[in-house]
Amino acid sequence: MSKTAIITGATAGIGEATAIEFAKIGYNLILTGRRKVRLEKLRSELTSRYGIQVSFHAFDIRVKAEVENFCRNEIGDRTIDVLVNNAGLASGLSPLHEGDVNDWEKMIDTNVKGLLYITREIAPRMVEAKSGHIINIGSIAGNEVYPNGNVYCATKHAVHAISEGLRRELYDKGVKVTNIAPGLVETEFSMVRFHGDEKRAETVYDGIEALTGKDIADCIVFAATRPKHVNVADILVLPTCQGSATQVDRK
Ligand code: NDP
Ligand code: 8X3
Repeated sequence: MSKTAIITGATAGIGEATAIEFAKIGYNLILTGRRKVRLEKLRSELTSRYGIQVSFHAFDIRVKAEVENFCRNEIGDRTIDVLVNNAGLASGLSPLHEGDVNDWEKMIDTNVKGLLYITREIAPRMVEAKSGHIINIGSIAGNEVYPNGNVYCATKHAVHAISEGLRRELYDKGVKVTNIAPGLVETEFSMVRFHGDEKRAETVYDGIEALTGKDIADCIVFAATRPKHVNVADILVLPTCQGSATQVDRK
């Protein structure tokens, strides 16, 4: 029987690429994000090309009531084999003493609280089924802290801690937990971080071959398709030109 994956943040970047890679191997998909038109388009492409079942649900993961409605009413009693907690963002890049509280709230509410809301709903279903896999998209910013990354790094350190905690709580309940920590991936991430400043966003990827959304999707699908007895706990994946969060070889 086909497996089913929920992917949060499937309207762009890593989440969209992950939907495509899961579709290629026959997973049925439940896609989320705020931009309904993009979800509609992706559903129609994936169903016609790969013959899988795809449903989409447009909501803001920061709103607990919307997450609860999605999990309790919209997805019904379908078995969820994989939850990819991918929705997230950086907003701003400035020293904390000059930071914008609205940016902080967006990042904390999405990257930490949103991830917690949906995990709180889906994890009990996996525990009851004694089967399932939670894959959290962290970041190298969850392993290291770089100047001006303060609150974003804090949220990704939180994701790392949540993954570690979940694994310690679920290892004896048949549920796998994976934390994937990418370095620089060229997506809409920098456009969002710099509030739509295209020129500034482009400079992040100037002179480098950054990772693509597909590179991360490949890691996610690799983790999800290991045999039952194998749990890939952690993946740190960087472009070859990146040595650490602050070391990037630009040509
Ligand atoms: P994108 O900006 O391309 O995609 C982000 C996705 O998150 C979109 O689908 C967006 O959907 C969704 N999202 C953001 N806010 C919300 C919200 N409030 N409610 C629902 N969905 C939301 O960025 P990436 O693909 O690069 O980012 C995906 C994840 O990867 C993030 O967690 C990011 O922190 C992480 N990451 C990214 C790296 C990079 O260099 N790009 C490196 C390391 C980690 P919509 O706007 O439609 O709601
Ligand atoms: C995204 C990568 O280096 O901008 O998480 O924090 S970085």
